[in-house]
This record gives sequence, structure tokens and C-alpha cells, in this order.
Amino acid sequence: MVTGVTGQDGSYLAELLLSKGYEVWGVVRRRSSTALARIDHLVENDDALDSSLHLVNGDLRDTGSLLKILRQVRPDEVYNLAAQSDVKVSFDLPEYTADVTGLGPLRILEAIRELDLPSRYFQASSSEMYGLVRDSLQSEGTPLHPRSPYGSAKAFAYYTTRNYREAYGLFAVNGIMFNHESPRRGESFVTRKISLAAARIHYGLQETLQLGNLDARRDWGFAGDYMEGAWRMLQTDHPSDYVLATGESRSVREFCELVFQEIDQPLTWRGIGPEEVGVGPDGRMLVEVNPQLYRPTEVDILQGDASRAGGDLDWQPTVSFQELVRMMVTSDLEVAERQAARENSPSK
Ligand code: NDP
Ligand code: GDR
Repeated sequence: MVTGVTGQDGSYLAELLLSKGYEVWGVVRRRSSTALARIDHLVENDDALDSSLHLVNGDLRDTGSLLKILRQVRPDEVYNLAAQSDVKVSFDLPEYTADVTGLGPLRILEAIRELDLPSRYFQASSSEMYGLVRDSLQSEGTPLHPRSPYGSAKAFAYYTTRNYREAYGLFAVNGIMFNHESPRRGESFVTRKISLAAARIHYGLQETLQLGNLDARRDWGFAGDYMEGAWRMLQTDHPSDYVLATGESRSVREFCELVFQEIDQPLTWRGIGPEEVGVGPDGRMLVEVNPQLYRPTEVDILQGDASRAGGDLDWQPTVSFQELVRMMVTSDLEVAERQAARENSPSK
């Protein structure tokens, strides 16, 4: 059972599980328009249907729906990937974020316990819980100091998962995942926002890119690798929590520079703070800072130590930072090319 199957991670995990011959039950919440773009290729493909992807209606805010699915499916493994996962949005919707991202996991765990299921449970925990970091490299033992309603909700879910393991003997684990990206990343997250904007600028569909804090540093890896790690965590003999990270930290500014290099527009930075801009080789302003995109409290730097996962799970990231950037830009150039073709089509 995979919650959040329509999200970035859910689509990679569904692919991985189907390739291993699993029967996958994906939980989909009700939307006014379809949200299946990331898993269309799994739903529509006859071969994939043979390897069993079932979609069921459910919502992390609705205990009854979770109980019903768990009772019907009796899954061997439950991957809880569903969340209100946007940190900036969590400042606007703190109560909703706490409900979905914090209480949602509790509802699933309590249902597993209540139904006395043998299901193994994976919780998508986040490096955002470290917040105002206490160690220069964050590992499983680093104290938490969340800096957003999202981080606080994830911390609640993290401790709840541990407590259900300790109190009731459930096989329940936290994957403490640092940022992971892909061409399927939501467009509001900074990496995808940058790669898509650069591609659109390349095709003349957009003039500039507005960003917030250029100095924030993140440990960015490839989403597919992190779902491999999630699966490995449920195949061990002893349930435990693991950090998944690359061990490298880069700034938003560096990510931007690499992306614009990929479209042959190397950036030069001018000015400081809110006045800073990135200009292309012909002097055109391509990037500007918009202070409205700053957060009330920021997580300045994240850099993870995944050596425990390396040792116990034999898990390593397989995609380098440079490869990740290239993968995203290549994909977004195709997206922007299609958008440009639509803009220029005579029927428009
Ligand atoms: P996405 O935002 O791409 O996907 C979130 C998923 O949750 C979507 O399928 C969404 O459905 C679903 N969802 C949202 N609200 C509900 C609800 N009330 N009931 C049921 N489903 C709901 O996130 P990612 O794939 O990037 O991340 C997966 C998980 O990992 C999340 O929990 C995230 O917080 C966590 N995480 C992510 C990291 C990252 O860098 N990507 C790092 C660390 C943790 P819909 O498609 O309908 O919106
Ligand atoms: P994050 O990812 O908050 O780390 O959460 P995001 O890509 O949103 O921000 C990363 C950093 O970039 C800075 N930033 C901007 N961010 C966005 N979204 N848009 C901008 O224009 C912009 N300009 C600068 C941010 O301030 C921040 O410092 C992600 C999510 O996937 C969470 O669900 C997950 O738990 C964590 O990663 C680990």
C-alpha cells in the first residue's frame, strides 16, 4: 500500500515495486481534476496492469477510509508518502499541514494496530526536522529543531512512528530523507522551478526567474535512489531509522548557475541581498530576488550523513549532483519545447 502514489516519490516507488512483482495498492485522494500524470504510464499500460497497480480512494484526514483500505488489502508493506509537503505553504496552512502531515501517519499506525495487521510501515520523514541544525553533518542522532509548521508536523510523525515501534512492537521505521529531486518534482520546489524556468527562457516563453533565498544550502539527491532506500528499510531483520542523503551540500545559487550553464547562459551575479540579480552573457537579467519568497524562518543549511544506511542497507546514491541537474534540464527543455509548439500553433 502506497499513500501519495500520485506524487513524485510515489510514482518512482510504484515503478520499483511493480518491477519486483508486487501487487501495489495506491491511495488516491479525491480531486476535481485528475492528478494521475505521474503514474499514467503505469495505469494505462496493459503490462503494468498485469503486474497489478490498483488505485483506491482514500485520504489521510479520513480515518474511516484508511481503516477500510487496510482491512481490505491487508498489505505486507505500507509506505506513507502522502503529505502536505510544501514548506512555504505550511506557513499559510499550519493547521491543515499538522492534520495531514502530522496526524495522518498516526491514523495509519493506529489503524494497523487496531486491525492487528502484520504490515511493515515506512514513514517518509524529513531532514527539515533538523531545521536550525545542531551538527554540521546531520545523522540519526542529531537533535531536532524544526523551523516550519511542516517540520513540526514531520517531527510529530517521526516520534509517533518510533513510539509505535517501541510501545506495540510494530515494524515501523523512519526514512529521514534529505531533499531529492527528479524531472517529476513538483513545480513549486526550487530545483524544478529553476530548471523549468531556464528551459522556458531558452524557448522565449519567459523573461526572468524570481527566487527567494539564494544562499540556502541543501543536500540534493535523485528521488529514484531514495525510494530504493525506502524499500530496503522494510526488508531488514530489525526495524530502525535511517538517514538517506548524498553527503554533499550546494546553495540555491550554485544550482541556478549549473542549470543556466546547461542552456548556454552562464550567469554573473550583481548586487547583494534583495537587490541581487543574475545576468546572462549579453547582460540580460535572467534571475532576480523577490523577498516575498523568503520564509518567516529559514533552514539555512542541510548536509546529511547516510553512512548508517550505507553499512546496514548497502544503500548509496547513484546519481551525482551534475547528473541530476542535467537530467532535469534535459526533461524540462522537452516540456518547454512542447509548450512553445502549442503557443505557436495556428489553432491557438
Ligand atoms: P509530493 O508533494 O510530490 O506528493 C505528495 C503526495 O501526497 C501526493 O500524491 C498527494 O496527492 C498526496 N496527498 C497530499 N495530501 C493528501 C491527503 N490528505 N490524503 C492522501 N494523499 C495526500 O511529495 P514527494 O513525492 O516529494 O514526497 C513524498 C513524501 O516524502 C512526503 O511525505 C514528503 O513530505 C516526504 N519527503 C520528501 C522529500 C523530498 O525531497 N521530495 C524529502 C523528505 C521527505 P495529490 O497528487 O492529489 O496532491
Ligand atoms: P525544502 O524545498 O523547503 O527544502 O523542502 P524547496 O525546494 O521548497 O526549498 C529549498 C530551499 O530553496 C529556497 N528557495 C526557494 N524555494 C522555493 N520553493 N521557491 C523559491 O523561489 C525559492 N528561492 C529560494 C528555500 O527558501 C529553501 O531554503 C523540500 C520538500 O520536498 C519537503 O517536503 C522535504 O521534506 C524537504 O525538501 C527535505
